Amino acid sequence: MTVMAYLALGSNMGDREQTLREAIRRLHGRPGIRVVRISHVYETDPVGYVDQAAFLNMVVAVETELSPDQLLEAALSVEKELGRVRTIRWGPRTIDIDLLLYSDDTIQTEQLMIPHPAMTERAFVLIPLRDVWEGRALPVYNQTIDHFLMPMAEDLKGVRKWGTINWEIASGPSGS
Ligand code: PH2
Ligand code: MG
Ligand code: MG
Repeated sequence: MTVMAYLALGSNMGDREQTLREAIRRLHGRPGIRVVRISHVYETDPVGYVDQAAFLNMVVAVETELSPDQLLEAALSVEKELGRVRTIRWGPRTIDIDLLLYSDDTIQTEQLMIPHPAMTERAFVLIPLRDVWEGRALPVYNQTIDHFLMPMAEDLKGVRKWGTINWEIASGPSGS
């Protein structure tokens, strides 16, 4: 059985674009994960811990046979492969890969909360998510993405379209 899941990617250290590209390639290369759509790339002002460099953020839609725990494990191991070192909470990182949504599921465990608890408050997540989402209501919340973005007028300025990764090239000739 396969389900759709949505992952948020963020980078604000090193070659940010190259890191995003490599993260997508590695996720796609894992057994049981197929990247099916990717958002535009946005440059975003840091939120939370503000004394750090601007991020590149994006969202990828995947089809997966993995369980939520296995998908999390895959995301964490790609973070590790790309040199993620955890120091300051919310601080600078080569790559952060967060699970936003997994099918229509609600999951609340020590390791994993789905939907991602902060996703509806973060323009840097919602704006790229909207690129790969078909406008229907979000599961669990039963509200559209625009419903959450509307009151965020100020925050939207901190999210600027930056570019588009060519997924054909990023995924390589074999494509699977
Ligand atoms: N991630 C954080 C904290 N702050 N700010 C931006 N703009 N983008 C992020 O991905 C981000 C952040 C914690 O994961
Ligand atoms: Mg995060
Ligand atoms: Mg994270």
